[in-house]
Amino acid sequence: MALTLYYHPLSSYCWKALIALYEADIAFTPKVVDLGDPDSRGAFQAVWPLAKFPVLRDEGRGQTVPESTIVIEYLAQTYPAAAGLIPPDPELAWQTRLRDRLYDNYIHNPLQQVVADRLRPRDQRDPLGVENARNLIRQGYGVAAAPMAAGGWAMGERFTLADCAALPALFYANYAEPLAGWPDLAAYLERLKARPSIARVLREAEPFLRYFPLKDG
Ligand SMILES: N[C@@H](CCC(=O)N[C@@H](CS)C(=O)NCC(=O)O)C(=O)O
Repeated sequence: MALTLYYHPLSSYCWKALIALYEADIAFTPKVVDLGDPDSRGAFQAVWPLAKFPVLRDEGRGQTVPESTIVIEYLAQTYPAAAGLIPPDPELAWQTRLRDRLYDNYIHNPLQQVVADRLRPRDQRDPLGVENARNLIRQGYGVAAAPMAAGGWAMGERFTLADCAALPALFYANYAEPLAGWPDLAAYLERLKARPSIARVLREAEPFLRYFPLKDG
């Protein structure tokens, strides 16, 4: 099966898909998209009109798979090496998906809002929207921190979709809302960073991290 991943090494949601691919050691062709370049954007839009990455293209099966969670679901369904990213037990499966949704919707997406606001001209910023987003991140931290007091991964012993979602959410949100008040979550982030699949993603992103707008506060 010939897989192509449309992505950018700085993109947080692309990290989520990359972690799953590296975790399962699945071969793919990386295709960096430069959304600021009209040709690159146009070519990407021909693959996925919404032009949001990551997008996985599976030529062998003739499938285009957008949305980071769905990319991981697709890999888990299609590649035995990735199957464990969604636990086979149906109860654990829905709990894994719930944690994935919590990280995306209540930490990662509001963080994107804070970043997007920072990129706007000062006179077009939305301080109330940013404050609401920061509140949501703090509430998200509270919910995400509760199960992490026991250590381990988001679902316990097994590394899953939920951990793929947790890393980019926590890594980047930590710049906007430091994790200092949530020691269990901060310790979990350190465990995530040490995982080989994630260390590889972070190493590859390193040259681009200086472009992250909240890097220096
Ligand atoms: N829900 C989507 C979110 C994807 C997303 O927001 N990707 C960002 C990069 S992290 C993007 O494509 N941004 C480009 C843009 O909005 O123009 C997913 O899970 O894949």
